[in-house]
Amino acid sequence: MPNTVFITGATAGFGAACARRFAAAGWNLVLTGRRQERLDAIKAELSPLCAVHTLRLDVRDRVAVEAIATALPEPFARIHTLVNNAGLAQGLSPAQSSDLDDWDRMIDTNVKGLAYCTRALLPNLIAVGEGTVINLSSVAARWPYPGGNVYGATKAFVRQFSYNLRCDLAGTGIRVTSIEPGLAESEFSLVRFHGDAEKAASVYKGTHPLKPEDLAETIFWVATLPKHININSLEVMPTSQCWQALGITRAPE
Ligand code: NDP
Ligand code: 8X3
Repeated sequence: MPNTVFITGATAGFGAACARRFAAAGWNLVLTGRRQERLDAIKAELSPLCAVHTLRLDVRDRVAVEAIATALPEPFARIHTLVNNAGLAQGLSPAQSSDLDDWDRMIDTNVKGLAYCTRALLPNLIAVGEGTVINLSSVAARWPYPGGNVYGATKAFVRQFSYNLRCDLAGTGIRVTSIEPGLAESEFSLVRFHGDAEKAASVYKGTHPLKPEDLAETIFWVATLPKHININSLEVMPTSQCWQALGITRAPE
């Protein structure tokens, strides 16, 4: 019987690319997100390749998330791999002028939503007895940048939560991986800049960024490694991205 992968945020970007990658290998898919029309479209696209179950789900809705595990029909309830991908950045302002609503949305989605989904689905993974929780963190978890304030902190949570989860899941056969991508072109910047397409496009102009398919290939590789191998964390940048020297503020003479 094919394995089942549960993907949060499968309506765009990395999540949709993962759905296509796992579908190409014949896995059963549970695809979630808030946009129903996107869920319908990807189900129609991938159903010829594999079994697809879609679920309109806002990961911030704790009650709805808690209900999913028991509501999944067979064979979709037998979750082998959970890709905790739903997430977002909102704004790029310095902390002192950031919008608190942006901060709430990032914390509620990237931290609380990811924790809710993990807690709700762990019993399903443990019942299968093998598989992987793959959490989408970011290079921003470890490398600070101006305006990355709360976004980077939410992704540092994801990275540390992944490591702690590994400890709790020792002996269950479930692996945990923190994936930490750098610059990747998707709807990410459009969402970060609240729909400003010009500003979003300028982020990637001339950069040759990662593509969602690059991350999907990486995630599929992590999920299909031999059972005795656990990738703890994996940082992936485009070749065009690199660190710069630490900044120094100079006082006027
Ligand atoms: P996209 O904006 O292209 O896709 C984000 C996905 O998350 C969409 O499917 C969206 O679906 C879903 N989503 C957002 N909020 C919620 C919510 N409350 N409930 C359910 N689903 C939600 O972004 P990416 O594919 O680029 O990002 C995927 C993940 O990777 C994120 O966690 C992001 O932080 C991380 N990441 C991205 C990088 C990049 O440069 N692109 C780099 C490093 C990490 P819908 O709107 O339909 O709900
Ligand atoms: C997204 C990558 O560098 O915009 O997580 O924070 S970055």
